[in-house]
Amino acid sequence: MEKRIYITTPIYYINAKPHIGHAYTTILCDVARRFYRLLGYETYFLTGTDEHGDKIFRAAQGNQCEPSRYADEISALYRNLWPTLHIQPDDFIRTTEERHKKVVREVLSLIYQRGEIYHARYGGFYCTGCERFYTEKELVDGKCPDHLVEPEWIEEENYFFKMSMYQEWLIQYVKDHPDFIRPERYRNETLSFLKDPLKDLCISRPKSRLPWGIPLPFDDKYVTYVWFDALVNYISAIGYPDGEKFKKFWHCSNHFTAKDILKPHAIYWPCMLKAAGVEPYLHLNVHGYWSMDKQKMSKTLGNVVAPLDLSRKYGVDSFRYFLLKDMTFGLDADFSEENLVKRFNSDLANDFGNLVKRITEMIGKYCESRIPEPGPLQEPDKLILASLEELVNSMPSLLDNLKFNDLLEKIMNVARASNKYVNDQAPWDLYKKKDISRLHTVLYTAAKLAVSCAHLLGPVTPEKSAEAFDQFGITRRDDQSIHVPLQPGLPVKTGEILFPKVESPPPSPDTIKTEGKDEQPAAKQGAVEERIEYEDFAKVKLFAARVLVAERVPKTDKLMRMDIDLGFEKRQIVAGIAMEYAPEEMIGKTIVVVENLKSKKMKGLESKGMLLAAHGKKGLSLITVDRPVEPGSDIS
Ligand code: ME8
Repeated sequence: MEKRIYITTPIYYINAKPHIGHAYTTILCDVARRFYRLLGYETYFLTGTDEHGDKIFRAAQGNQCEPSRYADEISALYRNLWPTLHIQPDDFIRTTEERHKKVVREVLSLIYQRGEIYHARYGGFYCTGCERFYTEKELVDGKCPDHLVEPEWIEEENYFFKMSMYQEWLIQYVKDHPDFIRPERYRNETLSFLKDPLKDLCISRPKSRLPWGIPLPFDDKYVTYVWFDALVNYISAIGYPDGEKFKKFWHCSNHFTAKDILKPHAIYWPCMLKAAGVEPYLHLNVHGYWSMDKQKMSKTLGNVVAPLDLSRKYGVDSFRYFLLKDMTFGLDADFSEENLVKRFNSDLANDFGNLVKRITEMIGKYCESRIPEPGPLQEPDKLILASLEELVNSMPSLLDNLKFNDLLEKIMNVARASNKYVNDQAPWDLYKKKDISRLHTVLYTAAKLAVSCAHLLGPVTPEKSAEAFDQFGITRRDDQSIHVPLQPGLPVKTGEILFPKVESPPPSPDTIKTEGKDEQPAAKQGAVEERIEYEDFAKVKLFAARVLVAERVPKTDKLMRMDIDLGFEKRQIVAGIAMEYAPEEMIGKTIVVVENLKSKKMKGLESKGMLLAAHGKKGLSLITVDRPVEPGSDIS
């Protein structure tokens, strides 16, 4: 069997900074590639950034920045983050690179020449968040089901790809290739999408509305729809149509994504490939979504986990281990720092770390810090080595079935069994009894087990596994044989603890949940060091106000417009509370307002003042008054 695999992550949008979700998929792909390397595969691993489209254009505008400069900056954040998480992609593609744009134009021209792209007038509900048109049927209460905002009605002339003509072919292809889209739930979801008639895909945006994109090769008044552009990265990066890498790796392509982008990957992409005369990818591997303390991660809720903060606190390898172990591929999982600490202490510190520590210590004490020469193996030695062999034999099928967490559990089971083996064989008694030959056999076997566990965990914990190898006097590489040779006589280092236990209870998630220091409210950062004078505080005029009218601001998901009664005046304020409070709940409430704040425009609405709220772990909570007071009451 050919041993080759091409692994890809989605290319991430650069309208937001990387968070734990992006880190998860990218770590997962890095881990998968390292495991395949361990099995002797030739691997190629691609990631990158998706830089065109409405979303990015608006984000750049919001940052008062040229789109290209904005793209350079945020793309670099992603590119620079990956090595710090021990992720080593072979390539990082940006959709603004010429090598990519060239292939997008080529693919478009080809499909156009085949007569499968046509020009037509179209009106539809357009969601900027999703960058796509919705049919009325797809909307939920008139809103985009993902972004919960009312889409804009847009009518314009555009180009369309005749995707509908591939519907029957795609249904048959998915049916004939049971592992084309996996796990099965996502294959079923795809087949269920395909029960409804497939519409042609609008693949352009008029340049007059959106200048930021790849011009269509056959009409430069239009730019390419961002998904038609982005998906092509998977082939542009490896040199489609006749590059060496394309020939070598395309037929073994494995795309990894979360469930949010199933439709473009499971439907648009195979149809685009078919139209361009390219074989479909080999597998689409779809994982679930991480939530944070059981809530959807969202910037508005302020509960987005910044991967670097956590990995700095507990170590990159422990963070990688936790992510892989606590999510069953395909299902959703909940992130909590408490679980991370538990996982760290039980698996990494107690089971694996402890195994390495006790064996190196015993070799130090009983064998003058040299790997001992083993004598003939006895039944318990053979049994434990057989369990290791069984694990090694199960690896290919566990990997092929995306059972990453089961694989880690099996490795940990061998580490646990190895600890038990040491307890049962009691080298300390053998030493006392002066049964040196048996002592050496047991310690050699135990060392082999510890090194093997370190090696097998290496794809997830590359740095710590290398440290473990170093303690046994050897150097680790991912592409080294699974059966690491352990030469008697090698010097062994003792006394280093790979994973010191985290004793303290986990600190409040408040310390880890922001996306970056720059997004912390200034008061929070400075609260301890900087004391202010009473006069400074007194400058802030706080009043009780009654909410008279409250309504959501159209086309935003978090803003609410309110008319408030301040006693001496009625005025309008706009606040980011619509994700947490319904307008009906607000009407009649007495809230606390900063009255003398400079007015600010949000979505064209003037906000004269700011309401106060506590930013709790579970979300926002408005500051209100304990007993009824009249509007306009002074707060001090
Ligand atoms: O969709 N849990 O980019 P994107 C797990 N540019 N994974 C998550 C996650 C979460 N809570 N949040 C994000 C795009 N992800 C397009 C892709 S590909 C041709 C174009 C991960 O920045 C997951 O991999 O919105 C998800 O599919 C991806 O980030 C979406 O990244």
